[in-house]
Amino acid sequence: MTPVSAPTPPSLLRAVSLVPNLARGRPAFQSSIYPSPKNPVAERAVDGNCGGDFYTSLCVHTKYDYCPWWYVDLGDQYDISAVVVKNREDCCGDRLKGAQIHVGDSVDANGQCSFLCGTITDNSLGSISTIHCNGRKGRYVSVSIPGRAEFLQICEVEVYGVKCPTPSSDSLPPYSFASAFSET
Ligand SMILES: [Ca+2]
Repeated sequence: MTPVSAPTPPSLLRAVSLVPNLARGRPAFQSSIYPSPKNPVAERAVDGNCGGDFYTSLCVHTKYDYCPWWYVDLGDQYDISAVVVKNREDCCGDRLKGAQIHVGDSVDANGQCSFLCGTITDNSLGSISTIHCNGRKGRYVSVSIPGRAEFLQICEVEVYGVKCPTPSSDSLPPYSFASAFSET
């Protein structure tokens, strides 16, 4: 009998795999695209493929840019609880060293002026880094490497959070022109 292996969880962050990954399939952008037949464009980091092999899993890969960056547009403002970043695992894990995660409502300086949630410190091959943003509000989540020229390589980014509440008409006191001008 052939042993059946357990299915691979579809999420990097297994504990919250039932919570929607806000970044999945959202528009993403990066400082440049490394010239490769693999076409390592920004969307590779939000395609739901959490594999770390550049040649089979199709990760993000920029050129050797000074302060390379990548960001995703979540489409709306969220209270961001955590950002999970999967590093390349077949080579060159140290390239992600010192990468910063920013969250905010602006893409000024490609998101690098926004709130800094944290810095990736585990640059081992295939590392999965969870950066906690503690409910910081933002529409854009960026990964960037400050202060040096580098190839930015990311195989997947997952973003978890909840929708920011908006004022509801149900919460306002009852009001109508008729009631405002009626005589008692
Ligand atoms: Ca991917």
